[in-house]
Amino acid sequence: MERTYLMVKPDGVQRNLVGEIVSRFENKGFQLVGAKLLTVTKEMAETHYAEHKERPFFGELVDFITSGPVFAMVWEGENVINTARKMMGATNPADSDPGTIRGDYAAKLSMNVIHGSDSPESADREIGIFFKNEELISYEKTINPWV
Ligand code: RTP
Ligand code: MG
Repeated sequence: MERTYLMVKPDGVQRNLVGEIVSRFENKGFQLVGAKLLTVTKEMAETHYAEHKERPFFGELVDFITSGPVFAMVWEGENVINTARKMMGATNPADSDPGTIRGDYAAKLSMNVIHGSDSPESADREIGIFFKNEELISYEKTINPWV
């Protein structure tokens, strides 16, 4: 089953959005297989955002994501990578539709509440940065076979 790495960024944690964001993915029918609150180190941030290393905003990106606790999650489900990106909305909150997480809660590009992997390769890589294998739990839902 496909997995993705989602992370409530420091702004989302400070604004008490963790529960709301977890609810959206639970209600959609995806399954949480790992989660933790942590403070991202500079090394982890630079690895996570390596694709943006040459961009002018790289320093700010690393400073922001290490500025306070984040809520790191791994979610599982059919097409979870692309569907989660749709549920998050466009990167720039100026373009994200109402009804999406960024459309409903974010106003600034630099503080857009949530991160989500953009491909299966990114998901594998990012899950490996933030979680050990033994922290991820595969399990059958016993009470709700409908989603
Ligand atoms: P994310 O990685 O956070 O899920 O967001 P994304 O894929 O939608 O966007 P990406 O292109 O990977 O950019 C990563 C984060 O960098 C910030 N950003 N700032 N100043 C700028 O021009 C700029 N462009 C991107 C955003 O916070 C974005 O989420
Ligand atoms: Mg990205």
